[in-house]
Amino acid sequence: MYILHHTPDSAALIVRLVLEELGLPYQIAPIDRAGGALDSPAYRKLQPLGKIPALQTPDATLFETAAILLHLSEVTGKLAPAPNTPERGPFLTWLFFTSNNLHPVAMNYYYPERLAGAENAAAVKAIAAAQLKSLVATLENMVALDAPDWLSTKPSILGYYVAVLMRWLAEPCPASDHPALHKILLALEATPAAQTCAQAEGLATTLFSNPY
Ligand SMILES: N[C@@H](CCC(=O)N[C@@H](CS)C(=O)NCC(=O)O)C(=O)O
Repeated sequence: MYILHHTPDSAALIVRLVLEELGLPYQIAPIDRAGGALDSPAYRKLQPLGKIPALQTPDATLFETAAILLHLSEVTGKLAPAPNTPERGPFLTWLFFTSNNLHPVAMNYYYPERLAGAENAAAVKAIAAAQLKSLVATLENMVALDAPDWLSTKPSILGYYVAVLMRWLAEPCPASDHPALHKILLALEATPAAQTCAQAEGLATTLFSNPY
């Protein structure tokens, strides 16, 4: 049994989508974020930075979204190209692109005051929006040119990761401006896994392509 430490519509949603897609048994452990649970010693033991998500597995507690997704893919042999296949390297490149660029800049966009104080929040948000537009355009171009199997209308760990980020970034980077990604979002939000998560977290049925 997996235990997913979770708040709705956070990065824990990405892990939940993958657990659902893989049909793995899991329990949700709600995090009382407003009550300061992210700073509690008990949660910091699971996730030392006080970020969401953390996943307790039968063997260890994991954090960092990309690491959790890769682990779930590896233990099941699903939702990513297998090691030692030609697709694995490019897949890892774009997984880390997403984890190291798109995800943190999305956080800067949502929490601009954390970088340079409330007085500079508008400027930081504008810079983050410009960076996000460039990053999403880079991803869109790669998908349109390369048509990779591991970021396509077929479920994959990277597909669900990108889909949730595109949900959050609907304002600076509307999905409809990115036809190759839009097609993927439409297909992934139609999966039983996505609809189960949408219902559980109170999200629109068009949770990726038209979230709000
Ligand atoms: N690098 C981490 C980032 C996780 C992260 O930023 N999570 C956000 C939710 S999407 C969070 O914990 N926000 C709460 C906060 O920063 O106070 C990962 O990939 O898991």
